[in-house]
Amino acid sequence: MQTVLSSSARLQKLGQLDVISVNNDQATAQIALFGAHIVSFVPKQDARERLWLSSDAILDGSKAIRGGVPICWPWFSDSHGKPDLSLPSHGYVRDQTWQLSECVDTDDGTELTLVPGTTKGRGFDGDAQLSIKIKVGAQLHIWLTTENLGSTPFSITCALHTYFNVTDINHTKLRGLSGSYKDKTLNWQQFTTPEPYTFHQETDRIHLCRANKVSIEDRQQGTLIESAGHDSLVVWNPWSTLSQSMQDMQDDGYRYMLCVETAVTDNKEIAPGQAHTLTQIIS
Ligand code: TA6
Repeated sequence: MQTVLSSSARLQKLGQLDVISVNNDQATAQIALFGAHIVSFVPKQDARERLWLSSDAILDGSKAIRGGVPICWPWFSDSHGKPDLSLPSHGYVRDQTWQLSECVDTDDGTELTLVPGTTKGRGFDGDAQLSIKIKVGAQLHIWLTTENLGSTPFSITCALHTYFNVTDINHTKLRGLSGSYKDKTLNWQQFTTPEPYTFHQETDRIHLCRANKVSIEDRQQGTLIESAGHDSLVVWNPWSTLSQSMQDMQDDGYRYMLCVETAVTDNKEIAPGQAHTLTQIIS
């Protein structure tokens, strides 16, 4: 790695992966160079880990890390629009090594910028530049920016597929969503967002709403999730059967996590010379 780490950052190992560990006055965080994958964020004001990481996560670079903040790009899920069913779910940048291009300490945190080894891949032919900027402060700010360096427009979908820690999904509520959602478990039929929003089964929903503030209420604690640049919020919990079927997830792992994903799930066209930024802020 060429870029010099700031005084609050250290290069460490997580399994076989190189991770940048940040420890400043406001928080600690860990970002794997593999996938530019944030795997931990702990604000010092309450010392509570905000992100869930599977204890069975594969940490050898052979598969995207289960947990933390996977980056889905240049498509979310299988929304690449191509007939090629062999294209990887959630695109191809979450399982490649990124490079650190900036790491600076500021008066209220540490700012890191990473870029992928390549934005080229099967299923996408745009001339794109992609970067993630991460600010580790009292809050965790994540900006995923796609720029069109070419002479023709291209379209993407994308997501910050964040796995949040919960003490028990059976006692967890989600606040701030409204309107309708498309339910993947029911052949994408559309339903009205429930209130209260509780969890009792596999949940895999694309909420077609631009709510910019939602919160996870989990007994006495709450996690605030702010979003921008999105057209939807995805809510996922695999529940028990899927958890048991996933090699990189412990059987009861579903009880301790909830994905709330800031996403663009409807094609976003980016014109030549233009850029799009997807933002998620975790408090
Ligand atoms: O965001 C929800 C989802 O698309 C689910 O359908 C499920 O596939 C999840 O992402 C995890 O996907 P992954 O490829 O990381 O196992």
